[in-house]
Amino acid sequence: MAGWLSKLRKGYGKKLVSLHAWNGWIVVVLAFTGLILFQGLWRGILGEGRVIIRYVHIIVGIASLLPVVYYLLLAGKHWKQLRGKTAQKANVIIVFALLVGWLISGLLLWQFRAIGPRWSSNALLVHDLLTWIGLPYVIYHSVTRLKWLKEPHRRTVKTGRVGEGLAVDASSAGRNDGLHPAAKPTAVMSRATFIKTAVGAGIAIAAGPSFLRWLGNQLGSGMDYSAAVEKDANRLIPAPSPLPASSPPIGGGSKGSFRVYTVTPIPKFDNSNFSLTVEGLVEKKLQWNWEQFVALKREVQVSDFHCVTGWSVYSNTWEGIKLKDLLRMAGVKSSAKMVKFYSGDGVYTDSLTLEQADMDDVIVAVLHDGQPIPSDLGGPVRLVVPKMYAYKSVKWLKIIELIDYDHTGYWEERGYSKDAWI
Ligand SMILES: Nc1nc2c(c(=O)[nH]1)N[C@H]1C(S)=C(S)[C@@H](COP(=O)(O)O)O[C@H]1N2
Ligand SMILES: [Mo]
Repeated sequence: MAGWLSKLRKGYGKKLVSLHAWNGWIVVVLAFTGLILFQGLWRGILGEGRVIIRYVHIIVGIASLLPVVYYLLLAGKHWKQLRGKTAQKANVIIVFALLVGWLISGLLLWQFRAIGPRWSSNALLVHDLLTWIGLPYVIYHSVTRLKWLKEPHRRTVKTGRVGEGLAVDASSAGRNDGLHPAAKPTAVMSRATFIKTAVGAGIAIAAGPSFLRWLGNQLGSGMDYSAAVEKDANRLIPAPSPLPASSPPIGGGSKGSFRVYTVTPIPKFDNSNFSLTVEGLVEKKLQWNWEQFVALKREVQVSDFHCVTGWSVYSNTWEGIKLKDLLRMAGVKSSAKMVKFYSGDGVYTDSLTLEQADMDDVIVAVLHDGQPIPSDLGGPVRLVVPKMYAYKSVKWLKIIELIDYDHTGYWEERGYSKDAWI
């Protein structure tokens, strides 16, 4: 055996214990930051903070490689020690598989640009799936350890066994997961254990609703549109009557589920407060109310929808008005350089260059798969820019302004690339 390796294995018992503790904290940090990133609710509250949390998640995630490699170096010895202890072996394998699975899928998600949307969405599926299996497992694991600490007869620890060359303490063998050789639980619950348990309980409570939503999305074949439209307060009159290509949708119905994203409470519109305006550097400022807007000539397109966080919805049949048609009606002045989009939520904006805005498939949509777009998904009117990541597709579109300066959109100001091409 190489000298360095045997050196490393000195004090192996203690090393395993501290490795376990380190790993526990890494999982706690990743669980917390991961859940915050997952829950749409935090997007508006955190704003810029979300980008920091994303970096923390990525960096700590990559750092989790260290305990994994470190464990591998000690694994041979540990494995021998676990001879005959099937449950403990299974535990080690489960935890190890979780860490490696999280790590690989996480690295792929981090490099979403390089791998493209198909791979990203698979990586996201794996990452989420492991989380919903792994998190309860890890929480259960910490809590059962806690119980063990509370049972006095299991705490009998023979002295002089910590550290080198240990055999598992017989009195604790039933519960000992092999990483706590002759651990010495002095208090019923140490401070660190208490914090960890509190954190575990917090995560369990916070994760519940997200998990159910995720599960629902995976089991259902995408969002149930009729249900979403039904519960939705967004019923502007008259409802736009779909073109033949929309109903039934020529795309065959969208595949996948939208994750509802917003940075404000979901705004609701009706006939009394809806308007769409084209203004700024135009020959003629235009403003439509709903009746006027649904009377404009629409077209149908089928396109995929990709979020930078890894999820996609395929084969969406959108019906709406081409952005370039709206711009032509208003007459763009030669001094204009960019088109700025304001959401009716009063906060979210984004922009396209004139050249990008001139693409045929950029539309101001009012129907998705032949149905009015529910408020959750940006209805009554949302921008759709199929060739770019979905942060360009401004929801609750309210104002289109022609400007002669460079505008940085909401998420672009908070770390997303200005180059949103897929
Ligand atoms: N007004 C507004 N538009 C928005 C967002 C938002 O938070 N607010 N999020 C963007 C992002 S990052 C994505 S992925 C899509 C999500 O669309 P969905 O909520 O309909 O799934 O909307 C984009 N447009
Ligand atoms: Mo997104």
